[in-house]
Amino acid sequence: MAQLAGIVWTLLVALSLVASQPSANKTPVVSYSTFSLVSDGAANDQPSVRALSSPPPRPAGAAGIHRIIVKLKHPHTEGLARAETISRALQASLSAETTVHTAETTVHHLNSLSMDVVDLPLGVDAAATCEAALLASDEIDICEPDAVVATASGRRLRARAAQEPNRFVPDDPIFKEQWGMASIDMPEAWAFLSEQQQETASGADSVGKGTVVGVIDTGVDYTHPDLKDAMWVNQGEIAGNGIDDDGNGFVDDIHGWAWCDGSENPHIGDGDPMDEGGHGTHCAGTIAATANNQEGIAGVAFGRTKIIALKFLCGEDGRGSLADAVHAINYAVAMGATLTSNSWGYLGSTAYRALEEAIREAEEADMLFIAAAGNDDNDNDGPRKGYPASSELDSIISVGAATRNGEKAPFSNYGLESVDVFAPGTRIFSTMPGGKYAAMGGTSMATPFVAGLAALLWSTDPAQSYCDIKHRILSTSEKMDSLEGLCVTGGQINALKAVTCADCKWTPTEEPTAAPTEVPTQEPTTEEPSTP
Ligand SMILES: [Ca+2]
Ligand SMILES: [Ca+2]
Ligand SMILES: [Ca+2]
Repeated sequence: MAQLAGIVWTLLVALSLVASQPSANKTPVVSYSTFSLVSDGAANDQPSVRALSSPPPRPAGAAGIHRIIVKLKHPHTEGLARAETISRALQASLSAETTVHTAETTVHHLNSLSMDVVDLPLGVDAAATCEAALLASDEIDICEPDAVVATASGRRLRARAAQEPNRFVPDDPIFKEQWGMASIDMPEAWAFLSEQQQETASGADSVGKGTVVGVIDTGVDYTHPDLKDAMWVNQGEIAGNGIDDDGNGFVDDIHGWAWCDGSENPHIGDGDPMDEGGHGTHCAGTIAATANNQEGIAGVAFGRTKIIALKFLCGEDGRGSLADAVHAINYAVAMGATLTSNSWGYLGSTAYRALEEAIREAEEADMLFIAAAGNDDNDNDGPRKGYPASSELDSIISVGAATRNGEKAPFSNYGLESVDVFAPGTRIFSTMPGGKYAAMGGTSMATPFVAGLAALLWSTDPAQSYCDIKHRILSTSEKMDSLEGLCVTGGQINALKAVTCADCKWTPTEEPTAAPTEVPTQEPTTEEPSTP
């Protein structure tokens, strides 16, 4: 192994880095930028709409209502004028109540009744908003909290709720910049899992614990306010006493290990995987940043997974050795990680056996190896491939980067056989060292979305095998014309479908070793969460 230590790997570069924090403290409370006219079936459904517009009394503590129904005294038939009038009327009441909510507000028009349904930012009290709006504006005729999510009676209302899944929109100020979350239906998936957890008798204790993601990268700023609570802690180790208390061969390894320190000198490693470059901290944030803490961003598997910081890339250009990558994988296996997230690699014509052996060992421990496809705009089916993503091991999920428009990012590698699926990978906001946040792009940024989703799925049922999880993620991906032919699934991951799919259990159809890459053949049978 030692002779391999000098092999230098290229970090998949971040394409753009925005140092400044986004406008977290923007003053406007309501934005109508997503104004849209909705004319779904329910709009003409008189009984349903009637129930909506004259809701039963609010149950105590109905804090989950974030929609109001508004009717103007002089209804404007033109949508934009109507939205502006409503915006003006609500602005005063919302401002009076709070000045911190910046989430976008959406207005849906109920055509047949000249009414509008307004989605309020999470945390804004719907009843209080209406009371204030009616006082503040003489243009509003009716303003009432929506009752759809508050009532459990009536089949019609249930059916409607099933058509429009609940969303959980966390209060983190940069969340509105995290377009990737909406793109994979993360708010809907969170809402579904939250409901599921509450309905499971022992849910609070048994669901959402125990998954651990090894982030093999430049380290992690484990003191970051949005990550400190998401860090794995080695319970058998006492910090700073110079003793390997748990006898795993690593002294004072509390949050992971660092195999490099950025110097040219041979480094034996230490228990301080603090991140200087930022790349690993950024990846960790997308996976597990604490959500709904009014700080920064939200991670895909927040509250349900922990991060082990496995630092093997160092220096300004983020380089590391093959041997250290193998060490990091071995450490993750030894400490019981659920999976590893690997936003690194190289473009080459051959795979390294040592690395494949390490991944195979992780596979035997039922771990997934989520890997970035690479940023060379390269066809990984060709003679040169992005490794280790393109290694032929069942437990690897190779991830390409998609743009906000659902297209392949210009830099992203692709491959009908060698890249499994795409995930958001341009202008991704996440955590940076020193309590900061920044946007970066790359298949490096797409990979943690998949790693986070895998951790989330595992948290709902830890008994699942890596094949179960991989099949669930790939078979529920959202097919897109723009991605067809560019990866195995022809699409992008979809968290809502992945958590709700009732009929995408993996069934071995061949000898486990026969197929290097699993081709999903099933369409999910349902896209909606079941209603209790
Ligand atoms: Ca130890
Ligand atoms: Ca110790
Ligand atoms: Ca947060």
